[in-house]
Amino acid sequence: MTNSSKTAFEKVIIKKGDITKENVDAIVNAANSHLKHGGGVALAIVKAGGNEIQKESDEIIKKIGMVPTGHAVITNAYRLPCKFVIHTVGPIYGEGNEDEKLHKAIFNSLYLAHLYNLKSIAFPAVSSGIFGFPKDRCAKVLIDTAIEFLESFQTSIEKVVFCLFDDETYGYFEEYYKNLL
Ligand code: AR6
Repeated sequence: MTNSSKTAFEKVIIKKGDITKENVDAIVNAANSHLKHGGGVALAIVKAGGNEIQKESDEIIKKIGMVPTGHAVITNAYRLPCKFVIHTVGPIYGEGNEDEKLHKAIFNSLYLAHLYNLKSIAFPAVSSGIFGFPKDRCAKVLIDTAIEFLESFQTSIEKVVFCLFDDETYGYFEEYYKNLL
């Protein structure tokens, strides 16, 4: 089967692992509005990829002030196996309209990858760690958004990987994805 003949569902991959090791065109970072990569997957990305990622992020903040919730920006990936890091800001659980904001963060990350003509992208479970978004709802929003995007755009993106770090989160993603069949 050629990649373009794959359905949106078939272009989505659920796996367990460390996203810094993913060999895709771009990995997504679960960032904050100041792009201060001090904890969680953000810190892991800077540790593995190099402090140049933090420096390039600081340059972006100097230019634009902050990255609002639901938006995304892109940097190089330096020593990571991927080519780019897309930094998106998910909602902090409790601030209101979290599902819509998380949908927007994922959609804008995919759109940025599309603008860069990228073929593959990997996401962590954005907002479901330090930002406290429930993991089961995170699985639904992320998978639904990816499928909606792949179905509604003629896009360069051929593969969307959800790379989950722990068994519990992986379990929610796997369960939601299987139930779509
Ligand atoms: N690979 C894949 N997933 C990972 C990895 C990894 N190497 N490390 C952690 N995770 P979090 P948030 C998972 O807290 O909730 C940071 O300080 C983790 O288990 O990284 O959006 C930022 O700078 C969880 O499932 O992101 C922000 O201030 C998921 O990644 C804030 O945390 C997201 O957890 C963002 O909080």
